[in-house]
Amino acid sequence: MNKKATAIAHPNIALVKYWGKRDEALILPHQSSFSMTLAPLEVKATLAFGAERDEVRINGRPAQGSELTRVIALVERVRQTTPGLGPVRVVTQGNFPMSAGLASSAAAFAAIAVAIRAAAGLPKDARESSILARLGSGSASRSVEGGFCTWHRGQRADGADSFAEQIFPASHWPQLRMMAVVVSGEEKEVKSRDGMRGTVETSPYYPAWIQDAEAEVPRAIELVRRKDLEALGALCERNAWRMHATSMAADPPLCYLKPKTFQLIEAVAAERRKGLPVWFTLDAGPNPVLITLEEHLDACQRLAQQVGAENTVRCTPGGDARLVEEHLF
Ligand code: 2P0
Repeated sequence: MNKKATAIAHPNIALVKYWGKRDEALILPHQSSFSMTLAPLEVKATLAFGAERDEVRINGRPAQGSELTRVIALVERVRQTTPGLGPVRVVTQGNFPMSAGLASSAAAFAAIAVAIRAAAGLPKDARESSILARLGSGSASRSVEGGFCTWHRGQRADGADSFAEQIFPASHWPQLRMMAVVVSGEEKEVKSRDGMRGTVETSPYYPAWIQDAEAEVPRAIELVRRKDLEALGALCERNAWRMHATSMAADPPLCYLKPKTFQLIEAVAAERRKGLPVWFTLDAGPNPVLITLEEHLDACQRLAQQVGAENTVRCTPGGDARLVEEHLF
C-alpha cells in the first residue's frame, strides 16, 4: 500500500452559489450549485499514514479547533473502511494568501481528499473524492474536478448522491477570466458556516432562495455551453444579489457588503454601459469577483484601481485536482 501521497487542487468560484445546509454534520446543501475552478491559485497537500499521532499543519502552523476537526473527519471516514492505516500526518501549503480575498479551504479539502484516497491505496474516483472533500467544506466538493462543475444537492440522507461533477473542462472556454478584487482585507465577522445557518433558520426568503437557485443551475450550464458571457454575467449578478438579499433578511440581519463593494458594483455597471463586457459575483464577503474575457483584464484592473482596491488577482479556468510526486515532507 502506498501510505504517502501528495495532491494539488485549485479553489473555485460559484456562478450559482451554495447557501444553506439541510444536514450540518454531513454538509448536505438545500440546493445545487455551479462553479468555475480557478487557476493559477492552488493548494498542495501531503498526507502520510503510519505517523506517531494525528498531526495537521496548514500553511506552516498547527491546525486548531474546527479546522483540525474537519480534516480528521475526512481521515476518519477512510480509516473506518480501510483498517490498519494508523495515525496520519497532513501538511498543506497554498500559493495564495488569505488576503487574496478567495478562501483556500475548498482547494485544501479537495487536495486532502484526493491525497487521502491515494495514500490509503484506494482507486482514483472523482465522485468519491468529491463526497470526501464535501465533509470538510461544502464548496470543496466542487474543487476535485476542473473546469465547470455542478454540485448536485442529492436526495439521500447519507449524502451518497451529493457530489460535484464536471460539466465542461477548462478547455471549453479558455478565454473566460475571473478577477478577484480585494476592497477590504479585513477578516469577516460572520463565517460562512454561521451565516448560512442563521439564514436558513430565520430568513423568510430562504424557501424562495432554494427554489430559485436550483432553477438557475441548468440555465447557467446552458449559458456556459453557449459561451454567452452577457447572459451568464447577468445570471451571476442576480444570483449573488439574491444570496445576499436572503441573508440581509435574516434575524439578526447579515450584511457582508461594504461601501467600497457598492462603489465597485456601480463602476462595473457604468463601464458596462460604455461597452466594457464585465460583470460581478460576490461570495460571503465584501470583495467582488469580476467576470470578463482575457482581453479586458487591463480595463478591469483600472476599474478596480479607480475605487481604491487593495489588490487584484487574475484567474483562468483551472484543471482537475492531481497527484504529484513532490511531497511537502
Ligand atoms: C459557494 N460559499 O457556493 C458559497 C457562496 C460562500 C458564498 O461555499 O460550511 O466554506 O464549510 O460548507 O463551503 C462558502 O462556504 O462552507 C461557500 P461550509 P463553505 O462557494
